[in-house]
Amino acid sequence: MKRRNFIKKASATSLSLVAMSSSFISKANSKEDKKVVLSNSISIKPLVIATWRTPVAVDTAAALLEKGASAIDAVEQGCRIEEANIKNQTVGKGGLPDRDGNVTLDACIMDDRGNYGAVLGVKNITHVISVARKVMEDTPHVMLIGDGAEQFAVSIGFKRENLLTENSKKAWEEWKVKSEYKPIINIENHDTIGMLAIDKNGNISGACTTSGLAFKMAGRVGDSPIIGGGLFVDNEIGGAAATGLGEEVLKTVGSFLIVELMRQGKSPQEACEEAIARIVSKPNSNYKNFQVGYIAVNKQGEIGGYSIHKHFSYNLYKNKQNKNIPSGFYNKA
Ligand code: SD4
Repeated sequence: MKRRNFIKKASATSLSLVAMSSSFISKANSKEDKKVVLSNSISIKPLVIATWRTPVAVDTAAALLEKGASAIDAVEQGCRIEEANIKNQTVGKGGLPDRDGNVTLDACIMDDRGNYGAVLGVKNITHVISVARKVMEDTPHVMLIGDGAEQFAVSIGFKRENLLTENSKKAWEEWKVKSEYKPIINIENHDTIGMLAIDKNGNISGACTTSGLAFKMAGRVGDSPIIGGGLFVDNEIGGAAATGLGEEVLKTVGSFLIVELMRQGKSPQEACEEAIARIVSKPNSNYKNFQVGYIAVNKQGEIGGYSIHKHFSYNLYKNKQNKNIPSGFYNKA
């Protein structure tokens, strides 16, 4: 049977199983019966999950989904909230600059048809997630970088703005005194937003936007705008997003890995844990000095979240409630 037909057939069967009594479901034990438990969560639509404490962004996306918007519209609009939030110094306007004092932004987006668009190292434009979407939808390309991305944005109506706020400038001037570059767990490089959503039709999309690591080398790009790194979505399986030290995420192709592990049957939680295990179990891994956190969702609306260290959390909108949930973590020391 063709895979798509098989999946269609399987979900029709699982929908009818949802109607079964909950007492039967709670007694489920065998492999077959576990599938029933899984399918029971199909009714959890719409759903939004996003990295860190991002209640307003998640509410914005959820409100759109509740009105029937598509997942791609929801994740774009949700991410724009953090891009405009100047208190968030890791995303959009107000982001911490690179070593030369330039704020450069990275973003990417993926829709439910497997399309992808990204911009890398963009100056002077706040809503890079929307520029990434335009790259995806209105150009024959998937990635634009630097000046080219900025020119493209301006050519389609985005306004140039100064992204360096007084607060971020002050932080940079303080940093310049010592110019010491060391990523600090959970503090300096915190709050990149990666967001995944399932709309009322059950379609999944995702988005990720960041100013990258604070005081990075000019030209440095992390995982956030790279397909399979900061974000990956396969509408037949699920999606995943990353935050933390992008170099480590990229070296393990973290988000793609999580989606592939889910394809092989792991739950989103198991898949996130395995992706963290790949990082910490490398020979000579210095994981004690950096943070990586993952979120994931599968087609059934099950979610997962896991990080190397304590204090990573995610906001989850499910069953009409938006909650911040601390993730499990690897380093219990
Ligand atoms: C990066 N992953 O550029 C991003 C940073 C991040 O919260 O996630 N900050 O490496």
